[in-house]
Amino acid sequence: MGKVALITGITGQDGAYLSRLLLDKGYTVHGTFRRTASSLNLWRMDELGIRDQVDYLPLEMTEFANIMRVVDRIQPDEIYNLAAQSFVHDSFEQPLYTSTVNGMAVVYFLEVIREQCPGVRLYQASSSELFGKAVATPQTETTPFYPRSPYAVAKLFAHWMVVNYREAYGLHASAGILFNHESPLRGLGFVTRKITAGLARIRLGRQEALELGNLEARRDWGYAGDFVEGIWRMVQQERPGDYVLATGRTHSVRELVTLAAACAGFDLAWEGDGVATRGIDRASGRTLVRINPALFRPTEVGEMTGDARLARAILGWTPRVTFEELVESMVKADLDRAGRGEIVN
Ligand code: NAP
Ligand code: G4F
Repeated sequence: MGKVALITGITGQDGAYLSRLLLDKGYTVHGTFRRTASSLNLWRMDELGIRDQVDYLPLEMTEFANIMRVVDRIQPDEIYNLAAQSFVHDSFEQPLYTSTVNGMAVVYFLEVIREQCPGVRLYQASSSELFGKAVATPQTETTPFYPRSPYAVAKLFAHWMVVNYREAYGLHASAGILFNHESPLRGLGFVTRKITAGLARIRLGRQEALELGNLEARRDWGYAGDFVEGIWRMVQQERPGDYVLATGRTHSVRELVTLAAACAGFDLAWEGDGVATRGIDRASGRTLVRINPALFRPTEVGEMTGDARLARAILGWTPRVTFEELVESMVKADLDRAGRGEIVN
């Protein structure tokens, strides 16, 4: 019989790609969502054509007993904890909520596993944000952490809890220190998709311009479909552990916009400095990109470049999709959506 997986955060980007991967491998997939709206938004599952193949359960991460009952009911072989308040910028405004969902809730899961089902395998979604004001580049599993946002501090708490429960109680709990991974299913609040959806709307005359924050921020951006394969491989190891997943290539937000603009048929020229910077369409002279200082963060992370050699050696994992292919696929998907009048989020 196939394995049973419980995925928290099924409505998110990674929840969708991981569901598809596990279904392809013959798993029974149960996915949890939170009741924030009157109806469940499954647009990502629809895009992947798997909406009806997953069992959906309501779960609020801040409710310990809710987690206990869901785990008891499903009796999973593997739990993938993807649910989180995942917007770094918002975490500065919502530090308490972020700490509860991204930090404490992970201890709820660990306690439930310890007490109810110590044989269950757990994957915890850690993040390259743990490296924050990085003390070395590229970052590996042994690079010291220096979190720079309430999001990252909460994720760091959860990360060390996973390590501690593994060492103290022998739980099969692994943490993936994942660098940014994107896709056409990325939420509109993240900079990649904000850019690709915005440019698609501008191209089709549905938006005037794009407002961005720090253009010089640099990230190691990969493809989410590749990264969920690495997540699954971590959980299949005989011994649990922590792994960096990254492409090893870093680009600035400015480079991302220039490339995405070209994919959308714009030849972008940059003018001005700092908050006066503007991205101009060379053909029409129109301003397509301007800076909104409100989008800067109180503290930024340093240059994020991951070294995933351990994942390659132990898990046999390597990312396949390049940055250029990723951006092109996202722009194309958003142009198609904008053409149909349906930018989904
Ligand atoms: P995402 O698209 O933002 O999905 C987050 C999921 O968490 C959504 O399903 C969301 O539900 C759910 N959630 C949020 N608060 C919740 C709560 N209080 N109770 C229950 N569910 C809640 O994020 P993602 O990109 O798939 O990322 C998955 C995980 O990996 C997250 O933990 C993220 O922090 C981490 N991570 C992501 C990246 C990346 O680059 N994508 C890199 C490193 C780590 P709604 O749909 O209702 O909002
Ligand atoms: O796309 P972002 O919001 O992603 P960020 O902060 O790197 O976080 C994402 O990746 C993490 C992995 O390292 C995850 F843990 C986390 O859950 C999330 O998935 O911002 C990327 C960069 C930042 O430096 C930001 O300052 O883009 C810069 N940026 C510039 N203008 C902007 C904007 N970010 C957003 N969201 N919106 C802007 O207008």
